[in-house]
Amino acid sequence: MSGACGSQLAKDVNELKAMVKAQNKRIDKLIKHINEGCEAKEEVQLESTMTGLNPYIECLNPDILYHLNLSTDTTDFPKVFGDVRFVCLGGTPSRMHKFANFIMKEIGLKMNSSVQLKDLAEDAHRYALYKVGPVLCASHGIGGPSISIVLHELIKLVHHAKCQNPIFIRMGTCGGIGVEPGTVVITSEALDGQLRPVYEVVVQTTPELRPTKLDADLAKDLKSLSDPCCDGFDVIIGKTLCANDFYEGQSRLDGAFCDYTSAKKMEFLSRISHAGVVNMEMESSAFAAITSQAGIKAAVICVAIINRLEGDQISAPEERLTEWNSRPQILVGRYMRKVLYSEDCTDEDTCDCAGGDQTQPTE
Ligand code: R2B
Repeated sequence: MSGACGSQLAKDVNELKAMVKAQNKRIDKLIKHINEGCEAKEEVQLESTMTGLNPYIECLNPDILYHLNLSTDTTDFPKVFGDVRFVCLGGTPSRMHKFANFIMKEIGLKMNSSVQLKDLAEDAHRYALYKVGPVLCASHGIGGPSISIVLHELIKLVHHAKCQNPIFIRMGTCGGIGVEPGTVVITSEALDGQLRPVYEVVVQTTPELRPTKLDADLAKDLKSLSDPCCDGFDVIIGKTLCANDFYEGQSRLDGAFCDYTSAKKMEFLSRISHAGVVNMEMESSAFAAITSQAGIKAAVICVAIINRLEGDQISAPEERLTEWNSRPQILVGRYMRKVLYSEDCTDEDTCDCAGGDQTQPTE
């Protein structure tokens, strides 16, 4: 066994120990709770931790989250969603279904094998929404307008539910700029098509520029959970260009229209690379601006499925794309375990919950 993988094994053992310790503590707490009864405890009234929200929300009775098929008059939000700690978003419903099942195992939850996770937003026919314990998993579609709608409704969801400082993470695919396909890229700064660190929203004909701030510590934490030797992939942090289009917006030569030359395309890619851009995708600006407006700690973590300096068309085989897609999910799973299990450690515990195992999301 190589030294690197030996230390990985030690990490895994430590993590397992921490997990067992945390589970035992939970069982002790439950037994205590059963013995003492619930009456003795005074209910703490929690408030929403969202900031800067629309004041009209409080007048909405009910508030209908149309695209998620949820309403405050038919769902008791604090009861159903009050425990949500993480809101994870990804492009497609199937990817998020797979992620929801993966994360269930990762955080140690079990479901009867004959039961399927329920898509809570199924009847709205737009986005998928799964709840796995403290984790909400939602699909967001393609582009700023699509992710913006689901974010408005998810933020109102966690607000009505009075969730305490939920962390939002977008996981996705991207084109790398001088980056090896399969590399995981965590966004330091989301730039728009004009390389501005803003998301433009036109309100009543007036363009408003909203800052695209992401949490630098969260980005570093996610990166720190990777182990390039054992994982077999690299993780980098860098700037992301968020385009409003997949073809001309990302200077591709393979769209239905193209008014520039191949040389101009390469000049553009080289220019953005010199400006520190390491990848391109289509949702980071809206995601960063909207989450930061609500005071939410957030990160964008994508896997590069092509190096745009080498081509435009995505030609990797399906199995490879599937494996690449799982990479951001693996790191997010480790992060959740770290947050959830290290919280259960007290000072006298020696916890190393940060390790990573080789578990992968499966189909
Ligand atoms: C990456 O992939 C999608 C386009 O194919 C888009 O959602 C994005 O950002």
